Amino acid sequence: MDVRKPRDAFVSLRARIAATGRPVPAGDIGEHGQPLTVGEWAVLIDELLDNPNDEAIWNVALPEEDDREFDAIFVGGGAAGRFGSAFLRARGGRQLVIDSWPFLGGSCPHQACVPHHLFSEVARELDLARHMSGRLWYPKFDPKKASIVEVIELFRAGRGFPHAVMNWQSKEQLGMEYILNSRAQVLDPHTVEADGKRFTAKNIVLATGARTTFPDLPGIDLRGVYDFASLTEDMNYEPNRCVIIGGSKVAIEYGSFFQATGCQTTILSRTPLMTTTSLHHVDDGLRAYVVDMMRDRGMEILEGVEPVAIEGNGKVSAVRYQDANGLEQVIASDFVFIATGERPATSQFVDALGVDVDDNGFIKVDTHMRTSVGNVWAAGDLLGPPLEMFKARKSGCTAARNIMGEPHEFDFTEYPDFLHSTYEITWLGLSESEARRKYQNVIKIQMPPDDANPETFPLPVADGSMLYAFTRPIISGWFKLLIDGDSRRLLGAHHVGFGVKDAFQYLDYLVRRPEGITIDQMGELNELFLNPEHFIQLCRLRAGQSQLTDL
Ligand code: COM
Repeated sequence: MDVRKPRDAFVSLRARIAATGRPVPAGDIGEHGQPLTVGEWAVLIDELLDNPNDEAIWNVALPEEDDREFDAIFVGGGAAGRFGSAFLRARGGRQLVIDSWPFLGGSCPHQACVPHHLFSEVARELDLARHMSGRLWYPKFDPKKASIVEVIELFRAGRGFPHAVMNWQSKEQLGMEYILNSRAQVLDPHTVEADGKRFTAKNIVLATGARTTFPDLPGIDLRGVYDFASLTEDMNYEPNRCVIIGGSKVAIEYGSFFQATGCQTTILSRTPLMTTTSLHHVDDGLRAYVVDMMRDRGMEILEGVEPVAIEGNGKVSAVRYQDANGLEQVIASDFVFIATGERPATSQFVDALGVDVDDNGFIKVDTHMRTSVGNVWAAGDLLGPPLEMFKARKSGCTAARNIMGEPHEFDFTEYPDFLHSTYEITWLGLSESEARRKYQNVIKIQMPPDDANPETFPLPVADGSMLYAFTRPIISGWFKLLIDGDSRRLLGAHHVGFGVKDAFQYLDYLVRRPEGITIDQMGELNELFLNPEHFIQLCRLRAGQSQLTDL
């Protein structure tokens, strides 16, 4: 089967780099022994993003290099397709991954997780700069200097490098085969078309992700209405007044960024923030602290409201909504941000393959990631919530393992979770109300405790919260650890502050082991003091008790 694009494909990639005035490596780019460097990939990707065309990037073995049938074609090269491909390849299989963008990694490095983390870091920096304005060496805070557009431009100018690493690593280190900058068309459970060629494989893995659902509101097409993707691509003015429609994680994260830059932001949410079913195990105390602290920063959070229309003459000028009492209200606005959640585009797969989907279009799979159609698998955001990285990557790997003959199941119903406001907000296990419903003797370690005055209680205090703790304790964060007083096992952990996300990945594993982890074992760990969640030393302070009590 001749699947390799002729060598001139790489020659023309060379020409593209040459046209930018950058040095072009000798020889045929892409040939073994003369691979593109990360820097060269970055130039090529940026060039294709600035001047899109349909010239596909091929990295597929010639028949004399590898004439095996593909074990799987991954349709979509985001986290699910890329990790699944890498795993299948590592197991000795042959894969092909096809993506319509000129890079692997999907929306994460392009419009989603990576810009979100940049924006959240900016929000945190601005929050500190504003709070410390005129104190110590901090200059008087000038909100005019904080520009949403400048941060977006910073991201756009730099994202070619992370994109480039994806292509380089996938080819040079992971040995993956791929076709990029070309949309795949699935024809049947064994056949996919891309760049005018048909490819056959023993299996197909669908992994094309999800996109924002824009609500069916009058005015939704006006200029000035964005979602996280179009914000990154198209935002070209500095807004003054933002209205966010929807109460998802994206609303909290992006809203906190907009507000921190000085753009007055209102969130319009049907349900109280952080109470939708897509976020589970959210502790009431954690939620209250998060929302209070967003309001403390000047954000307006309107819950139980219903957007009615976006108004404007060509461009957004106001948002009309029905308040919690059923009365219509209007907010003047020059920037509307949609954060109502995401849905997949699965109609092509339903039409071509007949795969079963749920009411929202998400593809139904079993615990092996098998769809309702033989030899067709699905992974990532196409499966529905949680739209999280661990699920995308592990579901892709699960499909790969099963395809390679290893029966493997993946249950993604329980997991640690996080989001950002100007804080890092992280939680795992049970919330306090869930724990009390399930266990008779729930003990909690909480800072500040319920009966303390938070204005004068400076915990948490550690990396990232020191300046807050010593200037205004209430804003230094909040945390809670829940323990079953009978078995002494940890049930849940909840933290608002800075620097615990890493630890919670591992703590979640310990808590969810069949044997769990006890307060006594926690107290035996060696803390690196000051540690942001303080759990180790606080467990040790209480572990001497035979009958545990709250702290
Ligand atoms: C990360 C993308 S930005 S992937 O999960 O490594 O493919």
